Amino acid sequence: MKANWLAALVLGSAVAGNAWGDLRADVYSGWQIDLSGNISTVGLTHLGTFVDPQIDHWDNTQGYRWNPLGVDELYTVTWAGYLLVPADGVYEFRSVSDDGIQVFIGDQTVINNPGLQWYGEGLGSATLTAGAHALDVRFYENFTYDGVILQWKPPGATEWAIVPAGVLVTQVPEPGAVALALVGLAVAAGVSRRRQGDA
Ligand SMILES: [Ca+2]
Ligand SMILES: [Ca+2]
Repeated sequence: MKANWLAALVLGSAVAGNAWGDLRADVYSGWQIDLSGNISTVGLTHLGTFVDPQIDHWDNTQGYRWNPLGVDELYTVTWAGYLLVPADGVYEFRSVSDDGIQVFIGDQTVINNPGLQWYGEGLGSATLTAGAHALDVRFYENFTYDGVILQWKPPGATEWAIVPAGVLVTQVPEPGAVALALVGLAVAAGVSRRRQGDA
């Protein structure tokens, strides 16, 4: 009983997305691809930061033109933090972006789609252990339309979903806190499955 109460509490925190701070996003003027083929902010002017619960910026109510910190064109946004992985397994990732994007988890390049594009799709997967993994997402806009989303399919999932705020954090939580959060996420997954089963 106590464990359930605790899991619900942690789950509430995780869903709120602020248990250990949401992802930190940094905005830079301009964009570039370095000699290794990677989106790079070296030498770019840093314009500012904002807190981002999840990467979900494809907004047709704005005419598919995202303006982070009010910057319309010729910019780079990077997200730095940690992905809280609820269980060991193969995780699939999908991006839709305009323009280029790269996603690194730990030392793995999971999505590598850095070219100029009109809402292109990036796909990749990573074999991950339960726990916190460093996340590095780089995105840039050249001109006109812009936006970016990052989705995943955890093991067993059949549909793409935006990587939820509850598993994206800026700071590495204490190991005990990670364990509690993972219990909460597992409870949430069980509830979700039961709801689907009821339908
Ligand atoms: Ca824009
Ligand atoms: Ca564009």
